[in-house]
Amino acid sequence: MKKFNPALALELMLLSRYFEEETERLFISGVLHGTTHLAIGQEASHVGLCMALDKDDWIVPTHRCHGFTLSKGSSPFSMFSEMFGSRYGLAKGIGGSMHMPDLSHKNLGSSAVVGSGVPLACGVGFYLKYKKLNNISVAVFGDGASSRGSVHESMNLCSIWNLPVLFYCENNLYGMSTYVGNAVSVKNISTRALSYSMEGETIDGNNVENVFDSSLKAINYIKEKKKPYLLEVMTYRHKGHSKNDKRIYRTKEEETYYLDKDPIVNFEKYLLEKKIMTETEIKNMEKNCVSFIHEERVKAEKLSSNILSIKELSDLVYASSDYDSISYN
Ligand SMILES: Cc1ncc(C[n+]2csc(CCOP(=O)(O)OP(=O)(O)O)c2C)c(N)n1
Repeated sequence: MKKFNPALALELMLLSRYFEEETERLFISGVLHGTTHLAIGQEASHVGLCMALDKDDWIVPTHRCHGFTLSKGSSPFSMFSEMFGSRYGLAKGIGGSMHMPDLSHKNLGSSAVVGSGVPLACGVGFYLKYKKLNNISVAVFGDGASSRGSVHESMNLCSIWNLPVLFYCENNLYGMSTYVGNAVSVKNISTRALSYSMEGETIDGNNVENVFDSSLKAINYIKEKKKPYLLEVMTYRHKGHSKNDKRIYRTKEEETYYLDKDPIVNFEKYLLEKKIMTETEIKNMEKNCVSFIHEERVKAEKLSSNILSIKELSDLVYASSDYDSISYN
């Protein structure tokens, strides 16, 4: 039985937070162009899930993918490199912030098309069942995506075919500027599991240990019963939907309420209270994580001019199914 590792959980949440803070600085200062979707405030949801997964369990994240990608094992260097557009990036620099596949860590990557990763995760589930592998596939999607036809069709098919898929709904209360209560027909999205004869549960996604326990319960259920499961994880993004969002659709009071639920601040308090870590240990970990992220960013930036040639790019875009065999060093 997998055990929760509190120090690792804090380290991964800190790395994720600092990675995104550094990313935000790079976009604001104009070093990086285009847009990015930050998940600051949602770290417990990303880390708790990935810590509960086995190395060979697959994940298909969303456009808000940094925390999942990092927690599944990808290096910040390869993620920064992706945003800098260099060949060292996870998609060899042609994807950017939203597209960070890493097959070596069983991460299929995400797409900008909301809800489109869910059927892909079902495909992975089918593959796992067909190959008789005892692993699962995680379909991550948001509250906004939860009403898309592709998500419903996927749940229906996975239920009928008994595919090992965890439907992981990150409910951060908003789809861009739309409040979930104005867009979703049910109070708890997990109750939609009933329509597809699945188990479903809604949990507090601000507590990393709680996310780990609930994810592990769901994963074990899927592996034992060979059936899908819907987990709705309640969380909140502290920042706007994307780079230029001023958040005029929500109140300061609401934001303050959720800032008080910050998964990192509260977890550090808990670790201190329970004497799991000392203040010095936490401060040292914070310092080390800040330096590590900084070094990885500097390394990626230094190599950022090493981009694919047009020939390499077209080979990659028009490659057949053997994506992994292509290597440009
Ligand atoms: C098919 C499609 N429709 C609309 C959009 C524009 N869009 C981008 S993100 C987003 C909101 C998604 O909300 P949610 O699924 O809750 O995920 P979150 O951004 O909150 O993580 C929308 C509508 C899109 N990218 N793709």
